[in-house]
Amino acid sequence: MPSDITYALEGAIALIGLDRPQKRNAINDALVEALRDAVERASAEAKVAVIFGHGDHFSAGLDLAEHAERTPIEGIHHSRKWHAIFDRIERGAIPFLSAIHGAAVGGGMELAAATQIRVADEGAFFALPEGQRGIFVGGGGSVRVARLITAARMADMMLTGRVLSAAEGVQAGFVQYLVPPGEALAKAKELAARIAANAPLSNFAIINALPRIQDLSHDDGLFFESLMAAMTQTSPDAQERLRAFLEKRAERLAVPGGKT
Ligand code: 1HE
Repeated sequence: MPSDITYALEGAIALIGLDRPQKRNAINDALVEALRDAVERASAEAKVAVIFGHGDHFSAGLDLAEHAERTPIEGIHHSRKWHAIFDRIERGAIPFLSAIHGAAVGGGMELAAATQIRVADEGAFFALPEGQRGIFVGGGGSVRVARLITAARMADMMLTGRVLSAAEGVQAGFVQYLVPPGEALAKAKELAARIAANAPLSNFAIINALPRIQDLSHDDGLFFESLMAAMTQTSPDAQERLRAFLEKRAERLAVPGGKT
């Protein structure tokens, strides 16, 4: 069956490619369902996954041709479907990275916001033209993008159509790694390899506990943190890794200017 998603497993890393370049990887129902299947497959067989776009762009967001036909209730179900898949990316079984080049617009930016790490090349750009299109974000952007870049910046982008360059994406707190043109996927894979070497339980705690703790009060957050800390540190994996450090078998931190 033809799919708008490519999937490959390279060792412990799943590579999920948005593959509808003739429509700038605009996300229609078929693509979002194929993405869901790829995310589930990666969650079952990989330690980490990278999402990237084929062609000249990451994604032009919601498929506007398909969206124009929806009734209000269909619109709600459509948005909730995106929410379920993007939540599986953000708070699921394994960490996800996005490797961004070209446009990450509307729903494309929302998809990138669901991944834990965003790597962008210098030609990437970000926009939320929902105001111009007469719609609102529906892929979790008002929760995730607003938290990453602040609601004020997001409102500016939605109201005025402001486009952020990749460098502005870094300043705004959206992009964590900025790389030369064409190098986003390679950098994301390099980071993914490091993540895959972590203890799986730590990775799980990082992607699941950290975002939830942000929703808790100070006191509840600290309590939740203690539970996660105790659970991870008593795992056999942690005990072996702590021993490796004490016995000087562990890889050293890449301290700037320090010995490695
Ligand atoms: C599309 C879409 C799309 C391109 N839905 N068909 N997203 C947007 O408002 C962004 C709309 N797209 C663009 O602004 C531009 O396409 C790009 C800046 C991303 C790329 O420009 P360019 O010059 O490379 O491509 P193009 O010539 O504009 O588009 C090529 C084709 O892709 C063309 O179709 P064709 O049949 O005429 O060749 C476009 O119609 C098609 N195309 N983007 C459908 N988005 C869960 S809620 C989320 C809300 C949103 O995401 S709102 C933001 C929607």
